[in-house]
Amino acid sequence: MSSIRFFHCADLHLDSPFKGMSDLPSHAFKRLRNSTFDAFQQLINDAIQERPDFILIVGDLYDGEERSLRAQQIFQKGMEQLALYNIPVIISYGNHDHLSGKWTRFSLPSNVQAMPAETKTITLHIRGMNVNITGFSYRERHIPQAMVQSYPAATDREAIHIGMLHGSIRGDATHDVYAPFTIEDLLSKQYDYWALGHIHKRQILYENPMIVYPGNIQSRHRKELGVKGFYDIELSKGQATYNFRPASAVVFEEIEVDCEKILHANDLLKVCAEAIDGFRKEYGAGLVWLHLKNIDERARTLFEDAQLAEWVDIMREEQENETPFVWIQAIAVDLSSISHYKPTFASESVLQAINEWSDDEMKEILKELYQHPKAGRYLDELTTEDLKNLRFDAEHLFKLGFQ
Ligand SMILES: [Mn+2]
Repeated sequence: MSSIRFFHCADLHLDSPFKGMSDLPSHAFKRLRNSTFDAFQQLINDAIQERPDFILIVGDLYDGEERSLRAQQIFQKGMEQLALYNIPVIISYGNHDHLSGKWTRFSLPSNVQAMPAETKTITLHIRGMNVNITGFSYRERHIPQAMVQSYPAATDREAIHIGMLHGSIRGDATHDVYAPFTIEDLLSKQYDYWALGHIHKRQILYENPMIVYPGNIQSRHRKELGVKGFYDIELSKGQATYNFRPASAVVFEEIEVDCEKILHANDLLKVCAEAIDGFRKEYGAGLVWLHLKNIDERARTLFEDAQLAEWVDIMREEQENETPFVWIQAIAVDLSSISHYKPTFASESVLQAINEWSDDEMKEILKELYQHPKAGRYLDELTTEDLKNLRFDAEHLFKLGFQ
């Protein structure tokens, strides 16, 4: 049986403002500010070159519910480029660009079809095969219902069935406002492919049939590290192959710098500069967090006498004229290799208590911050991984206190 080929992307977040990053030099900030558009253009260019049968965009095309004019204009142009090559595009809107927002309307070319708020199946005819694509758009920002229940089970055994779903796996109640689903829910529909969106980390939740989050196409903050992009999928009944295509224009990454045997400031600057050059050669423009590890006991004074902020300034200045830009967002110094911690009965019982904090207890403590009317909106949902990291940091800080 012949196969079909499509691009699966999600979470374009066009025109993300990159708040809190405006201390970059203006040329670099401009490039960062344009990165969601550049990543989108990469997707369009790849499509023109590769000519997939169609493209799926699974929610959060726009970063804001007001869908900025600029974002819409650029999206419109991209869709028109695809129209010239007769590439159909199926889109669904997510929690960021839900249908209750207010925006100035552009009319999209006829190769683009958008899912309505009610679950709908759109059928494409590709080389004599029917491809049934089912999905919906967010009517409002929060969709607590398990929308997957409104998807029809596959009955036509000759056709290919694809589900588009912007949402999250059913977890604890506070996160269940984004069309929650379970893997079993999805499998029960007997579809050939599940094109997910919403979670910005690329991941394959299931192999046969494939259940896939492609992640976003451009990192937007510290928690979204690495090269971003989308999937190029070849699918026939019972078989799928996938190929990741990078799209991100500015790569966000943590760089570990091994500081073993470093004793002097100039040596430290040299290893950091080498690490950044290596990054630049591999990824091009970037935003990086330097993580200094394996610090020698004798090098400890490097961080006592010079403030970390001063180190950052010096390193930024060194990088100033290099292109493409790599901006050092922050430096973290891991002093665990020279910790003087010696376990005692009292200290171990504190560490044990930290370890036993439950997720709910931690959320209760952090509630004031997360529910703060001003601060809260800049914070993302706390994941289990975040809580794990917080516990880890707490232990680490506690041990460092023993000098
Ligand atoms: Mn999103």
